[in-house]
Amino acid sequence: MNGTDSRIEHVLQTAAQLAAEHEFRAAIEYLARENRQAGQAVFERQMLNYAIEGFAAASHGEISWGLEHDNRFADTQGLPEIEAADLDAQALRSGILGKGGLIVRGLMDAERVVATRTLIDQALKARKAISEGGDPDHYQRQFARPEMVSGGPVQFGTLGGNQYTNSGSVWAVDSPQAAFAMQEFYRSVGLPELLQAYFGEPASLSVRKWVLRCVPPNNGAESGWHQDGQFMGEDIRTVNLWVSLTDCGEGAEAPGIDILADSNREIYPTGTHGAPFDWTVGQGVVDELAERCAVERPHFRPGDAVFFDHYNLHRTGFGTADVNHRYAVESWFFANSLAPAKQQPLLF
Ligand SMILES: O=C(O)CCC(=O)C(=O)O
Ligand SMILES: [Fe+2]
Repeated sequence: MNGTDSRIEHVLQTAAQLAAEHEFRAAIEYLARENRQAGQAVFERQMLNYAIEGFAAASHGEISWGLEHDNRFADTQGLPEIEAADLDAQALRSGILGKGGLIVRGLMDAERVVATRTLIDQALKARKAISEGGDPDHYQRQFARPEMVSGGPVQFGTLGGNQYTNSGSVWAVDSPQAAFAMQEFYRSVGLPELLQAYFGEPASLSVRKWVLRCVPPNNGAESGWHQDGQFMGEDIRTVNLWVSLTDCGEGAEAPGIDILADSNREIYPTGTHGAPFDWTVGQGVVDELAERCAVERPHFRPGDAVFFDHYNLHRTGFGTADVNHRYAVESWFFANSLAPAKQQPLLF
């Protein structure tokens, strides 16, 4: 064993000792410190394992919560917008609960945007390479599912060759280095504290609703209008942070998102009003809603974000003359006391 190997072994054992004492957060923080010094696939994967175990092991008491907010955006038409420096829990409440969402300009800095895009590219390339017979050991930081993720290892090959391309979506937990980088981003903008203040209790991420995306242009295509509450249930409290890593949406040349500025808290019927699929909301429903609220395709610069929750109605917004792929990260956070078990929550 060389010096590096014995250091890694020592760090893993120290973290395991903390986890054995149910000090999962301490184990994660310790691994994060070590990982900043010397990024290691095993540290990154173990942090995710402990985050999943740590959520399952903790008790999350029932919390009382209300929809009140200071209505600071009462006079705003459509989705309100603020600068990152002005983001706090009251702005978030007034945006999401009062207007259906909040656009935050410049939440991720330019350097991190570029780095995150590279991490998404690496995850997609690694998945493709492994699916084509590449050695998974070569890609442990880029694409490797942590053992605690339920449902077992990624299955390759069931659909035959060319299953994966260099675009698409990947669970963040399947790319340990990307998951770590995103956690560092959340910490850098104070998201744990912000969401704690928003929900009145700590928040968690989830395996299934934490997604790295690279959407290719698909001019003229129509994606499905949906509310994430349709899939996740309504007895939950959520905040989605969708951060764009590409110039996209209205006036740009990459797919954006189409989104309703609608504070109504209601799940709309799916499979009706001309909906192409039984899980999507038909254009007819959107047209009716458009009589009382704005339907927008915001322009996002790289690093701009939008926050919304599981009642928001939205879809991928394909253009007619897009030329660029659109990178984004979708991170659904849950109030711990109501986090849906089937989405596999994890500490963040
Ligand atoms: O990135 C997209 O196009 C879709 C995002 C979405 O549906 C979501 O964040 O819930
Ligand atoms: Fe969605």
